[in-house]
Amino acid sequence: MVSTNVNTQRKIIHIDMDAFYAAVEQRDNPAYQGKPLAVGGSPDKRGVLATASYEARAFGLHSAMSSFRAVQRCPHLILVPPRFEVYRQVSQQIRSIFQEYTDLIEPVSLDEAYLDITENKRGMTSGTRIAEEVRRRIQEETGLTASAGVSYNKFLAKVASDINKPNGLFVIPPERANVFIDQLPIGKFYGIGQKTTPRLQALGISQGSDLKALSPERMKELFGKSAAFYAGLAYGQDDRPVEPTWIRKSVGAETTFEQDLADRSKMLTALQGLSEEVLNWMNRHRTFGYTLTLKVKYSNFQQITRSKTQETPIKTIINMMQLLSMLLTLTQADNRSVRLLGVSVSRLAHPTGALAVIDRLPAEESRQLKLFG
Ligand code: DCP
Ligand code: MG
Repeated sequence: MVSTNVNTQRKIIHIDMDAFYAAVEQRDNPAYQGKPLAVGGSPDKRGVLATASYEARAFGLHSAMSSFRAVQRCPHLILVPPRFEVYRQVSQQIRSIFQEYTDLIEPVSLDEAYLDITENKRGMTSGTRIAEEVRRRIQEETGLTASAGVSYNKFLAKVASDINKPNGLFVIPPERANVFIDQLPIGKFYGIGQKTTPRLQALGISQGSDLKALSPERMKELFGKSAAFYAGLAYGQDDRPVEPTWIRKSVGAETTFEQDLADRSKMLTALQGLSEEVLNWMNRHRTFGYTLTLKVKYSNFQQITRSKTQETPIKTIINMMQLLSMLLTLTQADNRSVRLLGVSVSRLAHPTGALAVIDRLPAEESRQLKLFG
């Protein structure tokens, strides 16, 4: 692979609020400060944690853990339900701070964004200075702390923002990128998650230098279509632009039942409720889609999806229910009980020409690695 031609000219900041939902709850209720706290659903309703305060993380608590397990591990846990309205409001506040520096802002979730400050509204040349200013202003104006990473691309800026978390800053200048990436654990690379990490480690690929050592053929075998992207990352190259807004590609709703459902008619009733939510969203955003996907998680947590694309747009509840009834038949839901059902519509069109820009993004799309597909 070639290590030249890496564009190191851009200045990118990645900002990520610390223990976001939990920090907001602690800010707004002094009695919660300094205590293990989590935001999430109730343990007796199969809830999960959205996040945990750093005090709670000391007990091993983390996002997506079941509330039941969390309370077992940390009996004094303060568990509060989310207040999305407040989180959205804070998200707006930090967004307005970003906007004073640049319009090239890519929100990744309510508490996280990339800023391209190569050219910025303040005419400042130091990315580090801007990141420090933004962090200070977030703290002054919201009473919350954020961590920031500064580098010349998104990959490195994001990795950097995690290094001195919470309330920290880390900078990776171009001249230090190589050594940094060589030692970077493979699980920190973009798109390589909990499942892929141990598989790569088992193949002897545990950090950046191991990735660099792979031949182009081997890269292709392991990463398929993403081979060039990962080869680039190994050399500190990531040309993904900071994209100012998201365009939603699908809209969905899902629900986990308090008790598993074994009855088809009950499943259909639940699917109707979910379909109505999805339709409402599409109506509000004056859009529609062509592909309907049913997601089923069985009681043993095995999950499958079944999709149907039609030539005419999906716009009515009757249409959705016809498709869902057919898709449900393609699952084993008639014989097995079901813990979660989900409905989503994709291939969205925008009849008004107005793009459906949203204020919340689903989890980062995971890249399909050929080896593990
Ligand atoms: N969130 C969620 N479910 C998840 C992960 C996160 O609902 N599985 C929510 C709650 C978090 C917020 O999104 O507060 C931001 O997610 P982060 O991954 O940035 O986590 P935190 O901000 O809570 O912690 P930190 O960034 O300090 O690690
Ligand atoms: Mg965060």
